[in-house]
Amino acid sequence: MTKSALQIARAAYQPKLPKALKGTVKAAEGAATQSVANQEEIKKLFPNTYGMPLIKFETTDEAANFPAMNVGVILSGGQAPGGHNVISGIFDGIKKLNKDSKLYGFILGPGGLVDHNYMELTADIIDEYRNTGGFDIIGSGRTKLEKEEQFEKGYEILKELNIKALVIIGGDDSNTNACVLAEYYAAKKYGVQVIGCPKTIDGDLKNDMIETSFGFDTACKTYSEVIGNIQRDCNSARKYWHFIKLMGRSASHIALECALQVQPNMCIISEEVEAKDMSLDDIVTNIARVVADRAAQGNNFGTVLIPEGLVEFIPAMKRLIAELNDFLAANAEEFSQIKKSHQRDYIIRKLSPENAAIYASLPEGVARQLSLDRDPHGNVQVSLIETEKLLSEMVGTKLAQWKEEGKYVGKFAAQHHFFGYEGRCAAPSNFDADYCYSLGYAASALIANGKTGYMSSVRNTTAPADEWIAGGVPITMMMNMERRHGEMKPVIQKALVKLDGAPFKAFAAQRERWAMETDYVYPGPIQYFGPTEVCDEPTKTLQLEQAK
Ligand code: FBP
Repeated sequence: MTKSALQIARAAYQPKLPKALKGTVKAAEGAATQSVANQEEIKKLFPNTYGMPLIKFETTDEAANFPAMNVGVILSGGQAPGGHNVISGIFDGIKKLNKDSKLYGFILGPGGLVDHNYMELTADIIDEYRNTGGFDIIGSGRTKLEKEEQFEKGYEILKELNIKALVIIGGDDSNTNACVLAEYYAAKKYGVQVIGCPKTIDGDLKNDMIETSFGFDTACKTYSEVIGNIQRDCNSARKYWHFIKLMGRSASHIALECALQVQPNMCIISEEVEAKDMSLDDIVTNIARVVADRAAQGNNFGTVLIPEGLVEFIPAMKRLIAELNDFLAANAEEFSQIKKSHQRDYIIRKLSPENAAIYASLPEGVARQLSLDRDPHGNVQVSLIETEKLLSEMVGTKLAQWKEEGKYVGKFAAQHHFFGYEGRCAAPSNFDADYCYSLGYAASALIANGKTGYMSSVRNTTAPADEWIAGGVPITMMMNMERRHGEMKPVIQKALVKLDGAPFKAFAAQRERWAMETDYVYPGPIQYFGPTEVCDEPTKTLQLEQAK
């Protein structure tokens, strides 16, 4: 691998660990837990892994003597900065417990387990990837691990390699599957532990015990750097409105965090759109109003941040998508026989009149995305929908109308951007490098303590790393029942932006001023070397959420 100068210098960085993970580790058990909702149903579905206690790691003077253990690791779903450090944390953790322990990586995601595609991760390989972005050490994939035959195929290779524990590094869907797998292996008494690690740039895998998912910090800082650069360009030329869509399949955490970092003229928060039952036209009118008000002050420029999941939160669109999901799940076979050119008309005929009318009014590309492409978890692939263009076109049309009516005087020229993939494999910030390494290390301690069905957890993350609290949270604790593919399923509850939460409130308190004044902030690139206030600052979201 040809390395950049930064990569070489960064390889020497020693991620910080919580004090409790530095010496010999003891697991202290807390109170029994229950799921966030639907307790009876979840308990019935997870008889072997429901109700387990919270785990907190503490240092101990007792001598520890652990047998060598073989561990498998899977990277699942979208890339997130820091995945390599989770793996190096697991590696260092199990080697510290016993130098003869081995780590195997399954190639290209959960599919590698089912297809018996793996490699041993030796010290030389691990050293090549420390503190680097990406998931390329073993690759990632979106195969959904949900069928018994997949669990059995996986067990075959785990048995062959004498693997006693499997770590699944993934988002809410992948950790839901980790929980189902843990329960299955426990029920079968296969002696294989399954541990999850909270990954996703989207930031929506969090709760009282999981403060943030890894990768969110680095991805938001990467996007904020470029949005800041665009804002400076925008304020220099003063002739464009920039419509910037930001990744984050469902929740608007990324858009909100970037807004807090860069102070744009506008930022749409999907959760607010839903709560206020806003239509597409309401959103367009709000943007057009800010454009017109700024134009009245002679400012024909600005920035609008748009979360990629927006369309799914507009209530009328949400109802349409829900009906489409159920319909397509029930009629997949028949739908696949319909000629591409007839699919749109076919769907319009089959939907209820209200949804058919909305579907018919959508631009061709958006309609096709909604009905055709689903990821393996059944999600609409929102990153492929060009919401930023849809909105700017509609704003342009509205402004033209207002111009004719004499309500608007100004020039409107738009530029479009989508920031998503460029942030998912950035070299992890110090926060993500430390957090991920600690998550991996904590996973090894959960394994050593015989735990299964747990997610590795590191809390108190706005304090210096030394004071972080490491432990484990039963995954069943995060579950509730939700409708998926037309059926009720146990899944980890997604954390959306809370409108009564401190980050949204901080944004809402400032947004009218940001709309009219040009008070952009230019955060600049992530810094890896330098003063701690520049290099180690956690996200604004975490700082506001954790502020006591
Ligand atoms: P995960 O939830 O698997 O971490 O993926 C997050 C994400 O980056 C979303 O923000 C985005 O909508 C999606 O992945 C894109 O998926 P793909 O990489 O398959 O295009």
